[in-house]
Amino acid sequence: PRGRGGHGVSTRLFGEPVARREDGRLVTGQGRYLDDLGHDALAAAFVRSPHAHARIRDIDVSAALDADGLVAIYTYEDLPERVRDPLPLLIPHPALTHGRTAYPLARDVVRHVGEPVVMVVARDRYLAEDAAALIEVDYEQLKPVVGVEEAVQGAHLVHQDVPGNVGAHLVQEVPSPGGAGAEQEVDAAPHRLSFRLDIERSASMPLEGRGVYARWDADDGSLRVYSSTQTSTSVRMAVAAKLGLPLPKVEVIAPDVGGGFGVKIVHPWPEEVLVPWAAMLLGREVKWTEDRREHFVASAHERAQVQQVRVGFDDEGRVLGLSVTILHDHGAYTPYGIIVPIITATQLLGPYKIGAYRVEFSSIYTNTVQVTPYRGAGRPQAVFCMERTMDKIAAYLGRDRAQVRAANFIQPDEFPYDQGLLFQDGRPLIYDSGDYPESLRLLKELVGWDDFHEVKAEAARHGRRLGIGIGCYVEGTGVGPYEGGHVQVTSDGRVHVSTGLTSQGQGHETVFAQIAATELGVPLDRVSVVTGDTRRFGYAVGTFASRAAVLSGNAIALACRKVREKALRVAAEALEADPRDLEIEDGVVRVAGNPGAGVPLATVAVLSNPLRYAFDEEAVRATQFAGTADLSRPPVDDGDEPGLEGRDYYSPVRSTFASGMHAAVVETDPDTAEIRILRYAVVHDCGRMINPMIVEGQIHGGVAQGVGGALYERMVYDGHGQLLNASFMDFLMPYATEVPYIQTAHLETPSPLNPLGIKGAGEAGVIPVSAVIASAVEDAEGIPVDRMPISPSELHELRRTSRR
Ligand code: MCN
Repeated sequence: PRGRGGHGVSTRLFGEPVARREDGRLVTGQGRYLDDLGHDALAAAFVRSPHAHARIRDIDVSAALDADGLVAIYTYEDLPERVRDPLPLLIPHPALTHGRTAYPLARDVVRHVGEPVVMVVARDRYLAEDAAALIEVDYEQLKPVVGVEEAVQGAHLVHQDVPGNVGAHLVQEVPSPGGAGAEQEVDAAPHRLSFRLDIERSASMPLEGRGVYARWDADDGSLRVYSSTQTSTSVRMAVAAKLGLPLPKVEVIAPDVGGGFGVKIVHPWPEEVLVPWAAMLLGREVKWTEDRREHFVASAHERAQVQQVRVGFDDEGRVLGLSVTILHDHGAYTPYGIIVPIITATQLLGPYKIGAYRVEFSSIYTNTVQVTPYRGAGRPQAVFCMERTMDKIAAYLGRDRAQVRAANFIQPDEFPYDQGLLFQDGRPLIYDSGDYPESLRLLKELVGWDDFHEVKAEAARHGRRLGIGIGCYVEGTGVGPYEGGHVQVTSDGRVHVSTGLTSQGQGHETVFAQIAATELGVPLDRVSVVTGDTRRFGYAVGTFASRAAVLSGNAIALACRKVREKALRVAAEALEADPRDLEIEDGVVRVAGNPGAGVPLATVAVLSNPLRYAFDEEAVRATQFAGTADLSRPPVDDGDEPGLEGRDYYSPVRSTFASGMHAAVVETDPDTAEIRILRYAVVHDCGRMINPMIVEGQIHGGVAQGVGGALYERMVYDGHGQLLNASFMDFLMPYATEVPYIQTAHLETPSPLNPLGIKGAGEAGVIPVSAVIASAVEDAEGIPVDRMPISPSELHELRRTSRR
């Protein structure tokens, strides 16, 4: 049973598998996505670089000037100051000595295929594309740099002023308790291994691409921007700053957003600045909707890392020293600083305590699409590294792979556990809670780990190759700095919740309503939730890093508690009772244990704002309390506010660490080398769950994405920096047919760091999948699998080369 009660939660909606309220609307085509808006708007299209690296000699727009429906053409030279400045570098870091971001339109050099060079605005998108096709850009081609290994040789430079193409270099070292460094511990260990592990480039592929639509109101001097974004408040700040508008004159609204997975957090995207700017300049509505090819070549990618490992261990498989060197392929720009490799470096140790650790990474520029966080953000690489290491240790010692992991686990009584590492913000990385041995026990039971050798042997007797794999991870979730929530009870008894972060399919409308209904004792259908609309809530950070449940969830609960406190106070006056004796149930405040005497929250809302008295239906009901509640008094007492509403913020001291373990059974075809996943099992711990069904949905989605990353999805660049598979014809994603049934078990170790005891869940599913599949294929084949993704032809090649 899940731990209910405690943490001040009063009814049972928190923790219940309530069906997602948004789905009816979304699956019946009633969603309002970016491209459903602004039908009469002018359309923007972009001329993008066809070269990976080139100098722009000249741009000739003359042929396009007569194009049908053309409204405007803009190059870098046409942009005013601020708009033309390089886009911001969002997360600087001292190790990022050479951070570089792009200009919104290329100034003189293009550094990847797809970089925007010219913006065209026309009556509709067809005409805009036609006009764009008439623009001639004269390029002097430069030598492109593709792949980190070529890049580090430094023969050709992505940015002329970045020697060796190295944007950042960072070393973190955690010595052993005896004070020895990792290399020293490896050298002194009874056993040693060293190997290289590669993960290829992939990217998030939301069904809806990016998009922005802007309306300028010249009379009011205000701008309304709709963006398919994960961070409407930051788009607002960026647009206001770039266009020189006061913040209150810019509103940004995220309508329904068809997925993000990280790519919609880079703020602002060039298009998010240029489209509003054009709308303001032209005094017309302007819209741009990303097409799929643009998404491939002009948004962001991730994963791409080469990792070199040295590990020393004892006879039990306990890691005494671990030294990891990472080459991180950053693509052409670093809008997000070095957040991805830092996450890899600092969360690589997973659920393990090891003797000494040294990690070193270099972040390398290449003439490819920039790298920014994609669901999991550096952790799939980290887990691939650590879990492959565990498997290699087990293979070397001839020990059970689960047993080797268990020998290294941090134990439940060792929390809070400080890994001795410093995160991006320079603060120590401390795990708050978890129960890794119990997780492993549950997983082994779920997947039949201990009996698998029999299953495998039986299959082998029929000529079938089966293998089982395992992967464990931890994930720092719920990063700050803050989120807020506003809760208002109106005199119809409805509860209106708003929070500034956005939603892209995570089910926030449901879970935040569950929290409010629970905290305020009202039925779920009385609660409505608005997210991502700066008109409703202006201060927010955004939805990424699995932070909405922890941050906004707690903020909304705290705001509800303010409302509840006031409701009890006002009702107590009306009922001539002590607030401490009151409870709220089914939307009625009453004396506990006395079902008769009660005052509906709707009435309390009227009593909280007597000025509304004369206009409201609830007023009639409120009159019965006129003798006790003084309706003639000034509505606002000192320190109080009118109305039944509250706002609060939640700001965590540090991230809370979710964790989990996955296992998979795969079958590899002896002839065709096809890899099929027969079983997939997940044990997952995200602290207290608001809605276990939504958490499971998140895990399933994550695992599906992970299966894509393990077996199908990769960005294939040729030596000229051309992306060869920039369409869904060639970039394979798993369908329902490739994603196995996923067995899930939940463990709930509450986070001691926040009032609701929550940890994040939105990324976890994807994190260990490549490691797990590699582990399983290796088990089936008896050949090391050190590079992911793996296709049948690559497995075939592995078989061939390992026979030699
Ligand atoms: N949840 C819960 N109990 C918990 C933790 C989470 O019920 N203890 C619920 C939350 O309330 C929320 C969902 O699970 O409904 C995910 O919560 P959380 O972990 O807070 O993640 P966020 O809501 O911040 O979403 C971001 C996360 C990330 S980082 C990526 S990437 C991702 C993901 O969510 N992108 C998604 N899941 C996605 N799902 C969809 N459909 N589309 C995306 O683009």
